[in-house]
Amino acid sequence: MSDSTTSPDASFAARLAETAGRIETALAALLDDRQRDHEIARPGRLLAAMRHGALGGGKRLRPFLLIETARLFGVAQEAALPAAMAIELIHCYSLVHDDLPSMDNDDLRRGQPTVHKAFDEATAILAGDGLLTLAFEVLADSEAEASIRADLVLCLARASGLAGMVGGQMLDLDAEGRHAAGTHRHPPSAGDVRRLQAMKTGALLTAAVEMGAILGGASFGQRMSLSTFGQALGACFQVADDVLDVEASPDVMGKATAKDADANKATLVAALGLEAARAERDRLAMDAVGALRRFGPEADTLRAAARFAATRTN
Ligand code: GRG
Repeated sequence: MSDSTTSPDASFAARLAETAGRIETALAALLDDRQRDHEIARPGRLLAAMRHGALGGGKRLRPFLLIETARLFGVAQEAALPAAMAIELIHCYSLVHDDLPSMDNDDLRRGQPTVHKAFDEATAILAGDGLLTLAFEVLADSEAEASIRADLVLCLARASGLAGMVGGQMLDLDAEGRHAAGTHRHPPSAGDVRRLQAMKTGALLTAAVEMGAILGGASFGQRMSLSTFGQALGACFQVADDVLDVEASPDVMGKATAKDADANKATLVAALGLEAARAERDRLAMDAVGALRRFGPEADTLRAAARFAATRTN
């Protein structure tokens, strides 16, 4: 069958949407206003801001990758759900903080006012902090075996922090020339951009597949292959974002576009030009698929995810 309703990429989109619905429901339950036994209170304004940052949109690609990787090893979606929620909570926190006036100063995210616009800046900072810490609470409180939980916490913490996403964000600000005393030379080379993007965006996407591999008890070799897949997919996803900033409309993206050049952002489009950035995006998607060669058809959804990272429109 070759009609569009049954093509691998159409069934990928349906599967991604289905998992997104499942994640939305699970996060909504986690962030409901019912005070838990161990809690003194759930401050209403903070909870509302956390819900605004975490619910009502987003592709939920990181939890999807985690769940699909765990599925390779026979792990049921239900068992992967706490880790999937945890990685999405980290991602949502990073978006809330990334949008702040002192960072990217964005008014629109996922087609809605950003958290500091809907609430205020201090509340948005606290909402990000709340989502970040809740991620680790969810992981630590899950029913996975203790050594698996510890591995998951380690993997997520490393990917999110100093030498991962937060570090990459720092290098990004540095490359924009924000700090007079910044150590970055200008303009950043393509290598500089690739490194900061591997940290800012790639580390968390790689952690998604690594956490799925941890849950599944993958062998060292399997985990290495999946990690290589995640790194290529993460880089592909970010170059695609750089290209979309030039090519896509704000309506489709649900956020402002055409901002990178004005903001002096370190992107591969700036470092290499649009054509070469597109070529790198497509090559990275092929590299990601190539990294899965040891797996059979059970990894076809991950292969489709790599193609999605390159061809996505938002
Ligand atoms: C502020 C600590 C801190 C980190 C910020 C994630 C991040 C680091 C910055 C975001 C900048 C950005 C727009 C990068 C492009 C890649 C990216 C992460 C896009 C947003 O992720 P999607 O497309 O978003 O998965 P949805 O809304 O679908 O969840």
